[in-house]
Amino acid sequence: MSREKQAALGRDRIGGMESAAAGLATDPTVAAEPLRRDGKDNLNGVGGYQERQERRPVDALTDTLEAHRGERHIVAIQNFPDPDAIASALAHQIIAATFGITVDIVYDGFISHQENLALVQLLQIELLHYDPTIDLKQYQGSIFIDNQGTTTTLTSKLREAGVKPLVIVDHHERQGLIEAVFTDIRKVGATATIYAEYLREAFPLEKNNPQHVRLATALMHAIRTETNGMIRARECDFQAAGYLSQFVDTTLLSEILNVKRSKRAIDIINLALEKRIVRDNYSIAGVGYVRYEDRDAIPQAADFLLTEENIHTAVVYGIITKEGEREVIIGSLRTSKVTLNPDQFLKSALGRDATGHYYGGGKHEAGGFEIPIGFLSGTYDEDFMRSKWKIYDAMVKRKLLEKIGVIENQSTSAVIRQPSAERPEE
Ligand SMILES: [Mn+2]
Repeated sequence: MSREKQAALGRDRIGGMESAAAGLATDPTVAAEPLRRDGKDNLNGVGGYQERQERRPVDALTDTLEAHRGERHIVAIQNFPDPDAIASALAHQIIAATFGITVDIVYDGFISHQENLALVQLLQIELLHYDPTIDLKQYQGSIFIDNQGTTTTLTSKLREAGVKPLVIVDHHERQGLIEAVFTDIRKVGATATIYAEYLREAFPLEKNNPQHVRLATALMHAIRTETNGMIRARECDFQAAGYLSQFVDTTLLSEILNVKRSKRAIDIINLALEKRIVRDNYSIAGVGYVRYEDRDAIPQAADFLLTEENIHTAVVYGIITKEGEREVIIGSLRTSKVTLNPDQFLKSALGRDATGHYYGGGKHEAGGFEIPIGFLSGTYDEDFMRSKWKIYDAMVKRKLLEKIGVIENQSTSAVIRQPSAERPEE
């Protein structure tokens, strides 16, 4: 970036911050204390952005939100929202409010994990479940948090409604599906880490503000779950957690963490254990038909299979069924193998659909895939259902085993004969 541009952007920033301060002042508990800048009195101002020399992402975010003051935005989170998406969306909502921006957090799927339901309820987070009566045209911009438009079916609906992507904040591999005015994609443990940094640097939290305490608790929970209880956390994740720890309500946090697994999640984990095949330290399990509401049991099962000794990578998948909806194979990959990149692994194992979109993708140590069943969708007699599962199970397994290198790619044309060809074995 040129010096001139930096100077110009620096000037904009001051305006942005004054406005941000004015916005925060609507909360009487915050009004008394002026905003601290540059994180000087927070966490030594570490973060790699040389003070006043390099523009920080939060400055660009501030400018973007300032330019859209007073608007109504939609945060699109993935169809099956996880703590990282929920907490980060809440952070965005609170930051945007300081610019007079109203933000609705919307998902077009299901919250099925017990822990996530507890998070939403205990922290009083308002999430809207998408239904066609919601007029998307009311939004002047769309925000994608903890996703880049590939894991939410709101992307195409928003595009059709003419809502322009304004912000993308994510920590997954770059997907390139949509472009936004402000994009911050970083390889960190959680999207919550990025939002904690924004808060620390430009929108400091207050201990005596209950809303801030709930937000910090949600973000801390997100960082913990995304980093497997900080085991996979990197320096920036620890920094974020360190900052948040000053505000966290530990009682609330343990209430969220102590939620038990549902009986059906346990059943699916059990089934994954029973069906798993182990090859070269990979554990692969197809669990058959899974109800839509129980979809979150699949990643939980993959997490569980990864705890077996000598297993470095686990993949669990099943066919998700929902009345009146198209069926789809959903799979989750978990790995502790440092040299295995889940995004590359799934993309190259499963390939792309007819429109060129990959069936799968991922981030550091985790990935997922979705394969539509298409023409074979639908619940019919038992025989049909069994055959359908058998075929898809065999296909997914074959692709994964080929990728691992356990079996050769032996596509054979022997069974597809020309009408005139001889059939010696018959
Ligand atoms: Mn995440």
